[in-house]
Amino acid sequence: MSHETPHWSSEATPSGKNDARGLTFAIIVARFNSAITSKLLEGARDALTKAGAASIEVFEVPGAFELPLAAKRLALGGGQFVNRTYSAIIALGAVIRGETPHFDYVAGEAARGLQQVALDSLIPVAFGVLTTDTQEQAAARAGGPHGNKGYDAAMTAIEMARFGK
Ligand code: INI
Repeated sequence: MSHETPHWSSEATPSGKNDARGLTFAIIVARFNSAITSKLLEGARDALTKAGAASIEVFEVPGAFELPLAAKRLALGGGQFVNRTYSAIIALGAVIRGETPHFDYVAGEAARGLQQVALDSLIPVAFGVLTTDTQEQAAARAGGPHGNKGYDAAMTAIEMARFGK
């Protein structure tokens, strides 16, 4: 798999910063633009599986705007998630400007909210949300010529789960 600007040391394999053995992951994926987000999910699963993740749980939300609340519930671990702990959370979505006049609100709040969850909970939350002008640009980054942003987000989640540990 090729990546335009890889910001990790190598392809997913259980070694060094990319070693996901013993780590548990939650992936939250938005259904909005599901043709794109399903590809991001494939990429994220691929990276985590190749890196040897101990467990991968997948949760759906309606759109990118809902990702932060779902991440917070998973990070806090109450209710239905009471006995679950995650080494890192990966949030996947696709916000496409051409389709919405409120692009900036949806994309901005998803980014801001996800970062807030990570900083408040100290659980890494990887930002695998595409923010593009067109459907074509999104497709190019979801398993197309520009790689797969879901894969990239999963690699970042592995590294940050290990950071300082
Ligand atoms: N949600 C997305 O994930 N991507 C989009 O491009 C999008 N657009 O175009 O509006 C979108 N909207 C829905 C939003 O995320 C919420 O689900 C909705 O506003 C209800 O809270």
